Amino acid sequence: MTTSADFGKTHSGITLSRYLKERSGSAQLPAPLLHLLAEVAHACKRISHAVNQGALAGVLGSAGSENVQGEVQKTLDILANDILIQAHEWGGHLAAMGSEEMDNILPIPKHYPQGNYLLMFDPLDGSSNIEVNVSIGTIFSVLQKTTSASTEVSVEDFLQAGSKQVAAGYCVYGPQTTLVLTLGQGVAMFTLDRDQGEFVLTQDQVQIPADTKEFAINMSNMRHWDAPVKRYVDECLQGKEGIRGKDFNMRWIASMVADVHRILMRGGIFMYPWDKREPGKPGKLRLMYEANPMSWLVEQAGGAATNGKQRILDIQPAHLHERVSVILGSKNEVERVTTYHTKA
Ligand code: AHM
Ligand code: MG
Repeated sequence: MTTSADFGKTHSGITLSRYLKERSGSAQLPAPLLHLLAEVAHACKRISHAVNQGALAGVLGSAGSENVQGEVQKTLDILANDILIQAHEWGGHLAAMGSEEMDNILPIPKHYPQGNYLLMFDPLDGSSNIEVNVSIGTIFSVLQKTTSASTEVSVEDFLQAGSKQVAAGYCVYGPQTTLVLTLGQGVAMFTLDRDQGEFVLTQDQVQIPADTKEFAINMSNMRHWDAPVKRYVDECLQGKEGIRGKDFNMRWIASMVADVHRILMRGGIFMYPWDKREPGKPGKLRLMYEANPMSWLVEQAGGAATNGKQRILDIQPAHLHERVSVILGSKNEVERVTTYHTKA
């Protein structure tokens, strides 16, 4: 019989700092980007601590305000946003930041050193899960300002397709706090070791299986979906008796970070498609700080991500808070749903 005494550490012992240092100076990781990512990781540790404290620190509940998208802000949304701003404002690596919780971009104040990266984040994704102690997370995306250093930074600098990202990732605050990162050469996962106060590499070159038997979608919206999504889910629900010839399982955490994390760990498909509730909006999720970083991670792990019609990373954004329909995960399933849209 196996007892707990037989369990031991199986990870590499490589900290995020060492991982970044080993890649420092390469084309993928110039020194300023390394420092920026170290600051993101530091901010995530602080957010993780606040999330962990919950009611003990009085950080649960609504803040009584709304963000630019008309969504109620939670105390932790605002706290996480402030932590990220404080961590980056004076580091000297950024030209500006953009956030789900801020109407406009935040240029680095003139009295702080300026850099040429642009950081976007959803400080606390899955806000509806905060009070109920379900996994939530921080999503981030890094772009480069392409105009000269002397040109004042503007929102136009941010409006670049996701394929232009130079780093992206998320930190999930769940049973473990895990930071997941891509620099465009695969996906690495780092688990927060609270004894050391360090993120430690626990999985490298993550791969999503091309096929899956698990789908994630908010089924309560079924009557509002478009025909291709309805067809895909109907076929999954028919299981062994239907044209798919296999039974499917369903999961919906309502935290994109947690749903995408599951997909990176064991495959699956995640969909938050356009629906008829608000026909004028392309979807619920935000392109620049939710869909783009997640799509890049998923592609880097061998999966695929589309809006039903085109690759998400190819979409040219027109607005900072632009929304998009999202279908991502195991490659063959994403291709199937996309085909239902394009060849219907
Ligand atoms: P948020 O950024 O306000 O938390 O909203 C995004 C979240 C995603 O994490 C999740 O996939 C989705 O909203 C859940 O939406 P719904 O409650 O409609 O199922
Ligand atoms: Mg969000």
